[in-house]
Amino acid sequence: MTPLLRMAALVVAALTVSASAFAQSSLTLPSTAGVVNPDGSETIGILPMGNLSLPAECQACITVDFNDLGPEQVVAFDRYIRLGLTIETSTSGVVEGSSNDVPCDGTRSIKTEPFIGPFLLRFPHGVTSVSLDAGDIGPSDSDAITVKAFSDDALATLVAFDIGFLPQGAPTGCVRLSVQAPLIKAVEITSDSVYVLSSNSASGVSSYPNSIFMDNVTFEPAP
Ligand SMILES: [Ca+2]
Ligand SMILES: [Ca+2]
Repeated sequence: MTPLLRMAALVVAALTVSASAFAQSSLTLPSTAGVVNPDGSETIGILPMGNLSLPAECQACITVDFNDLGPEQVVAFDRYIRLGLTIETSTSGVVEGSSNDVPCDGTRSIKTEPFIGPFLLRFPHGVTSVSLDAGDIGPSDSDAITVKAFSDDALATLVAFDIGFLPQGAPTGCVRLSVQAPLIKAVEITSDSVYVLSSNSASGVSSYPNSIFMDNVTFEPAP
């Protein structure tokens, strides 16, 4: 099968299963829920929020909660530069505010558009720790989220990493991930995201790389 044909087959399979899964889920979801697609694509819905604790007390820490953003407002890479943070995606897309106040704590978070990430945070003055919340609207694909910290702008020297996992079908929610090192200049957030339609068929697995939301980026400036 050519790559194009295989892609077409995947799309058809995804649409077929999405339709049947939605028919089932619409019977059981609370009436406040919106359309929930069982895949990795962005979904609009009003769903229960996670209850993540606040970041650990840190006198010198700076937190960016993105609550200053409007729905789908595009975030200039240097919007938070005066706080010592820049935000970009390594694709040709943009970073923008979430459509609704969905993951991670019921307030505005950020996503990429198109929804294929990943996120790249840079700290021009250097930091010693970074924590963040990352997750997705559910139930949808699984998200194996990796946070990698680098001591250089070229992303050549990995100095710390953290991993979190949201299984397929998990409710709307986020995991809090953190990295620490003597000097961090850049942090990349990626996610291997897949939706298994049929475990006994190669064409039954759809991939939605980096389909995650992010919120509450907290960092401690280097001394
Ligand atoms: Ca927020
Ligand atoms: Ca996802």
